[in-house]
Amino acid sequence: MKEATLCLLVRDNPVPEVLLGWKKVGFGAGKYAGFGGKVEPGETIPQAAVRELEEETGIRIPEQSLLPAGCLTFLFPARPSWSQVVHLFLVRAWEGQASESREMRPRWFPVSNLPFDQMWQDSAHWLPPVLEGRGVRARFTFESDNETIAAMTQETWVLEPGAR
Ligand code: 6U4
Repeated sequence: MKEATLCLLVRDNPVPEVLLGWKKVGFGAGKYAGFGGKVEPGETIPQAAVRELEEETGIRIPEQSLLPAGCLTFLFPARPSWSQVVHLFLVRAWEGQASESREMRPRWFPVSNLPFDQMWQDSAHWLPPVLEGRGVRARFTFESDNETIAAMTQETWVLEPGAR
């Protein structure tokens, strides 16, 4: 199955917030999501995460700034080419400001007021625990509309201090 990355930039002052991008084109267009994309041949997962974050926001981070937060499997039986394993990272340190790209329009959201009605339905399950500092391993299977969740499993755990 295809592998992809997803980065969540988070900051705490004055209130906890997460940076999401409004996807303008391609897969997931018209939804808010974290930043990431497919792992290309010959690339490691962290290299892909760093590259996609820069392509989509203009922010370049060193790989050490990627805090692994788990793995999400998305299965689209009606559209198998969309099925993917997504490696999730939190990012707490970076320089500069996110800027709009061809693919994404970035916007900060308080973690207490996330735009779930404009996100993938799975986000409501895995994003809140991750933003509370938990790691997640989950699998979501979508209905034939490729939007509604037909089945899911999810486990979460407390991330080590320093990895959150
Ligand atoms: P191309 O076709 O290369 O432009 P792109 O539009 O960049 O692809 P892709 O497939 O490279 O998209 O990456 C998909 C991105 O969407 C990854 O960051 C993972 C993320 N993603 C995939 N399914 C998701 C889902 N159900 N919920 C979610 N994020 C998802 O929150």
